[in-house]
Amino acid sequence: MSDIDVKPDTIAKPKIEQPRLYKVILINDDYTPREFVVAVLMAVFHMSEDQAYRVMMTAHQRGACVVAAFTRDIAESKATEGINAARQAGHPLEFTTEPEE
Ligand code: TYC
Repeated sequence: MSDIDVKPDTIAKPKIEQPRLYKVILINDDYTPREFVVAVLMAVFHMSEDQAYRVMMTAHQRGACVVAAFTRDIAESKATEGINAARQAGHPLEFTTEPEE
């Protein structure tokens, strides 16, 4: 038998990489009706009316509000869904996405 030590010094720990998350951000504007913003947040992000109202009011008062964070594809498709619903109704409402730190 060889006396060369073939055992690793350290046992490799499998590293599970978490996918980067992207924030969906609601942007305020002067024209989209408040009730419409609330309805879109409830439909697209499955929020209660209370949650949606609070997020809408935060964007209204501060200019923007983080709605939620998802993997990149989901964040982008939710932002697009919200924008499309607004355009269909003739409103300028905008959502953006950005990576979390
Ligand atoms: N500022 C809009 C109004 O006064 C309401 C609004 C709130 C629009 C949040 C967009 O992201 C928004 N009618």
